[in-house]
Amino acid sequence: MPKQPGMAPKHDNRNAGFPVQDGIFDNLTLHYQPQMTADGKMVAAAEALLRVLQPTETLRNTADVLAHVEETGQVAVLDWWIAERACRDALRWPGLSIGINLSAGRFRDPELAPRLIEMVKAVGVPAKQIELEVVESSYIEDFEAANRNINQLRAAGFRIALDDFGTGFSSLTYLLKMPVDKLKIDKSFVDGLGEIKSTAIVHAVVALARAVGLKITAEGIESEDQWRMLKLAGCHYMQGWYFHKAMDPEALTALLAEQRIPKPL
Ligand SMILES: [Ca+2]
Repeated sequence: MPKQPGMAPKHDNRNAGFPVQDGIFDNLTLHYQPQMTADGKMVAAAEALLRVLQPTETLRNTADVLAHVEETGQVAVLDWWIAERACRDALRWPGLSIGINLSAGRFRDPELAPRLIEMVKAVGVPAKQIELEVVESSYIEDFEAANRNINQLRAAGFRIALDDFGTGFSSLTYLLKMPVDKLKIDKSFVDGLGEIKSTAIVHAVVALARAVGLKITAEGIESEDQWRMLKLAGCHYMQGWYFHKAMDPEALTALLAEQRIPKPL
């Protein structure tokens, strides 16, 4: 993208070496959804979620963006755009873990680990602040390639979360083979809480994950009842509308500042 003199770099849409191929990227941003501590009181991490700045008729939402990059062969460009934007945003919140979603195919790309390691160095963000959310299909389609990337990334300090757990094959034995740090229990499980079978499954999954030393985030929490059940099951972190929707970076900064101010008794 040609540099435009005189324009304030408020939203820096450069990406790491890939040419941005069309104007769609100028209309994208990232919002952040907090993951709360189990007691619901503190922001422990935040997940970067893609948003359209100015929705248009053909580009209404994230689903339209994903369809567009798929059609125009820009999936990798979007992945790298998201990764770099989130790493730059992470500089605003030292010590706060930032979750980044990449497409399943990216984890099979041999360039992933070396480029990400290079990117965090260039941006100046500690790798340990970045948590990559990997979906199960990345593993299923090429276990060796995904494992190579993930092992390299973990050795460099990145953390890895297995995303949407419960939507794919989700064999519990798979969990033991995957070198991940965290499990994110999908909303579909959370929605089923209250039914005896779903509740039993959540308890079993959480117990197994804890036994092998994983952290667990429950996603898509929309009610106090769900939160209480997930806390009882032993989930470490809570994410969902019941606590906070995704918010722009300024709002997250304000939320973090607020929780640092001691509350009067
Ligand atoms: Ca995710």
